[in-house]
Amino acid sequence: MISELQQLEKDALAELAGAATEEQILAVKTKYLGRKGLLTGVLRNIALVPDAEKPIFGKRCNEVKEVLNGKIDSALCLQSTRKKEDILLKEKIDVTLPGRGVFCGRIHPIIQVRREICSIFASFGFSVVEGPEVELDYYNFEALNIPQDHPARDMQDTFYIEEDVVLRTHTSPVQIRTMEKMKPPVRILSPGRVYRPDSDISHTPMFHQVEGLLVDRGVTLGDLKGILTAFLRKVFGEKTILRFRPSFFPFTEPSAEVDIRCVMCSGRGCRVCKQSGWLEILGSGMVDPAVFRNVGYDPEIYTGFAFGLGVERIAMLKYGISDIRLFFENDIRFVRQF
Ligand code: 2U9
Repeated sequence: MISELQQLEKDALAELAGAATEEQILAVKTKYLGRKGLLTGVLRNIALVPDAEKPIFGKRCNEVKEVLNGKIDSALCLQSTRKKEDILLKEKIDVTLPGRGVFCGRIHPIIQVRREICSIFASFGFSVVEGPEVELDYYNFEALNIPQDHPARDMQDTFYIEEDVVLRTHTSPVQIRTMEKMKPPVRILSPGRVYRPDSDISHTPMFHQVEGLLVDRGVTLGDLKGILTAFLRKVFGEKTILRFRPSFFPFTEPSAEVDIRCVMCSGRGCRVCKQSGWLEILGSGMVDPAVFRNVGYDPEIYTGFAFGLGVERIAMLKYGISDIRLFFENDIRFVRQF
């Protein structure tokens, strides 16, 4: 029996020496020390050993068990250290490699220009007001003195949602809604997305507008000229030359369009200004008394001026961009330049 035990120990140690993986080591452990293992089997047969040899046999059994347990544990330990070392070797990092660039997000150029416009008017005391992009016909047209038969009402100029619901074609409805809610003085700016079914090199079906409205007692055309001149000189430079040209809008009377001396050719005439030397920048006028009556303001007491501009147009002139569609193509090489 003792010699059988000795042989068993020898075999187990030899097998352990040949076990390379964790699974193989654990297989040796199960084979010899498991519940149905060989050493366990030998121990179970202790009854067959003569009584006198039983203590020595028992002691040897325990010794073998301890030796095997110890060797198996250290084999497992060694194996796991080797495994970790292998991983570390494979995952070696070359710290001398140049770093990968991190791409930073940017504010879209249109939003940058919109913010610039808003902050200039904020410095003049205007507050920013926003409103719905899906708008009632009443706020988009009727209240602004745009009658039923006005050409701007034609289907090709407006996206209709329902018979009396449209995608707003300008941000003016926001100002009607504001005047309905508050008494003068009013000094507000309404930036936002607007929609018109146009698409070419200078029109997209959605574009951004900023409109402004100032209402109080005694507001004059001189105030309009002063504020808009100060604004345009802040955007295009203090030396900017501008002119106020008579125009017509249903919601303002009198009305004026404001042009600046061409930023490309300084007035000599070029492709951008169509040889005229001037660039159309914004529309403006004194609020029509009919609009005041629609919101319950007395036009005998209050006067005011309003203006509107397209943010894309300002951005195109500021940065010398000839195609409006570049703003909406999301080509990172374009957007990253601003
Ligand atoms: C109220 C009363 C009057 C806003 C105005 C313009 C002139 C104008 C265009 C500029 C370029 C639109 O984006 S664009 O195509 N706008 O010419 N807008 S006066 O007048 C108002 C607004 C609200 C209650």
